[in-house]
Amino acid sequence: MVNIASQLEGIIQVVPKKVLSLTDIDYKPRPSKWSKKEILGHLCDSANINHKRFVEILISKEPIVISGYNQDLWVQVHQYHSKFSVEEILNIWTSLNTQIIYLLSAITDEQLELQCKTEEQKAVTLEWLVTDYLDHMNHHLKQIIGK
Ligand code: NI
Repeated sequence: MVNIASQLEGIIQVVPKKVLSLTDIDYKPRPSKWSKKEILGHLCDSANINHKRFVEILISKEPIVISGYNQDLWVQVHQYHSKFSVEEILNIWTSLNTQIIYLLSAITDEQLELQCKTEEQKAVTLEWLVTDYLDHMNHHLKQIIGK
């Protein structure tokens, strides 16, 4: 997991500067569509949710069932668009991912094979889940800063 941990480390080192240089961070194309600031808030929610999943998989004796979450409502209740500055969201995002990086860098190859079940009862490994976390982040970062 050192590989993904170091990829994440690289991301949190370069992304904040790029985000702070954006001029369209607050732009909401439609009321129902997330602004870039809200997408960043969604990445904080994803970090929270996934961090908890990773820990529970590591400490549970039995394979856990991971449940989904209502992403739009999470963004809405936090009021990322109206209450938060970009700097505040970036600080939260960086802190949460720092915690995840330290967690991941201590995970052994054996632990990567630990299983959990999705809501649809599909069996997946911790490695799959961690990779999915990074892919999801990269997908949204592309929407925010391009490339
Ligand atoms: Ni998403």
